[in-house]
Amino acid sequence: MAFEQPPLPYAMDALEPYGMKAETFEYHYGKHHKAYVDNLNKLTADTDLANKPLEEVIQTSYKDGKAGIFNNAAQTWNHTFFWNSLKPGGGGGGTPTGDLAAKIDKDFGSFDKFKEEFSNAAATQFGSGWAWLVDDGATLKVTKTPNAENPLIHGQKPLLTLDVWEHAYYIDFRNARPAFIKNFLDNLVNWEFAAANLAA
Ligand code: MN3
Repeated sequence: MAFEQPPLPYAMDALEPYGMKAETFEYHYGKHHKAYVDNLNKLTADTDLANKPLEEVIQTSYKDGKAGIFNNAAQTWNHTFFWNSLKPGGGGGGTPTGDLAAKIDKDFGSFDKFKEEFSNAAATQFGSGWAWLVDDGATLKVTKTPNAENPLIHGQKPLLTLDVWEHAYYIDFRNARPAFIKNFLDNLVNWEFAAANLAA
């Protein structure tokens, strides 16, 4: 059984009113993400890993130092998680509610402090990588990871992510990564997705 690329959870042009063009998704979802899934299938064909859950492939390949499989498995997972971290229809951004809002206030001091920490992590990840909001067990934390790395291999529960590889923002924002980060926090964050991950 092959690994599959889940459908994009909205139309390619759904985020155009909020700063991200259909062209971005044609390349990022249609070419970059698809290539990771295709490569993962090529690299795991006829091996035991081909029938394992994706999360297990990520953990096993990381532990065994199989960089090619790890990179493609993690990037397959990270991108699906990223698409779900974005909300179309104008309902994104803003502030979280309920348990998640309370935890953010408690662990970061305030929602503004969280935004500052997240923006800083996303802006200072040198080169390619990801910024995350994670549940570390005891507290919520902001982290950044290089390349394909993700919180799963660090025993943390991911709640939300932003792809800060240059391919994620170059079409819409050219080299202005901080503008891409600000647009994500102001207009696109799917706080319901993050809350559901926290509750899971
Ligand atoms: Mn990407």
